[in-house]
Amino acid sequence: MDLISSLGNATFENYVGMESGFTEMAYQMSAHVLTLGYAIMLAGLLYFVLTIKTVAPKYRISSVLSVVVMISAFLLLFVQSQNWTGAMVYDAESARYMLGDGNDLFNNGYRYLNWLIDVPMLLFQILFVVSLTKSSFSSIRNGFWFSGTAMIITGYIGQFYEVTNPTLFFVWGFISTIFFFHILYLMKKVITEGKEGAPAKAQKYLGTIWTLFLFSWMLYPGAYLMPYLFSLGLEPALSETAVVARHITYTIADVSSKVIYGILLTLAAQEMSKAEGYDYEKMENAL
Ligand code: RET
Repeated sequence: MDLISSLGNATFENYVGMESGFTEMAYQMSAHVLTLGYAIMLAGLLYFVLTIKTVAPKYRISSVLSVVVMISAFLLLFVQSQNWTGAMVYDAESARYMLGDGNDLFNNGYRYLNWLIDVPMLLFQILFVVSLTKSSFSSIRNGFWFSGTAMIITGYIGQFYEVTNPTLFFVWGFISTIFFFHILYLMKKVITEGKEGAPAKAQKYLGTIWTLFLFSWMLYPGAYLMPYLFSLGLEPALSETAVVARHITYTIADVSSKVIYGILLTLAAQEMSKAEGYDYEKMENAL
């Protein structure tokens, strides 16, 4: 069968599912890592609710934004996990999981649309913890919002072409990267200004947040490129290892950029609160 004409703009996971299918290990590792992803979001949700009063009231919006991110990511990752197990069906004859006939195809597009909510929330969040010394709050916020949205929409269009049209895939990916660099530039500025005047411990957390931010946000373009990282050529690799690698990369990226980032912001806000006389450790009725 001509794969391209039957699968069209479907992502490469479906091509692998139709051509060779997945071994037990590749299929289950994918299913497990997707499940781990949404389970962690639920645990994170509890953390952000339970720690909200450990920071002074003016920092609490940051926890509220983490709660919004946890709920939306939990729902999305749950759907993503169902999408995987629904799309691939066990075939006893070949002892492999193949792309099912008549089921939904697998698609990462849900993730991109979820980022439309989560990316602006995560970017705004830090603005409620740090105090900017030079830049204006509203211009940074608008820059975050504009470039965040543009980065995602252009990437969303590009990912449809990952198998059928590598040129369009790379062109859209490149445009998206320009917006990504703008976000990195703004975030560096926010963190540098935020460190000025912050207590020493909070400065340390802000430094860690910058490293974590760089590492975790870079994983998303890595996941976008995955079929090409495995082929190192201009054709996508239809390899099950690349499929598993993409699921794992997304999960590490999601846990780091949403949960660990939110925890570090809470820790930084706790230090700032203490410096301003709000010390939850010394309060009798703090919680
Ligand atoms: C895309 C397309 C290819 C080029 C680049 C991309 C960047 C994506 C990023 C996504 C971050 C998502 C987050 C979600 C949290 O919920 C769109 C994959 C640069 C950086 C942090």
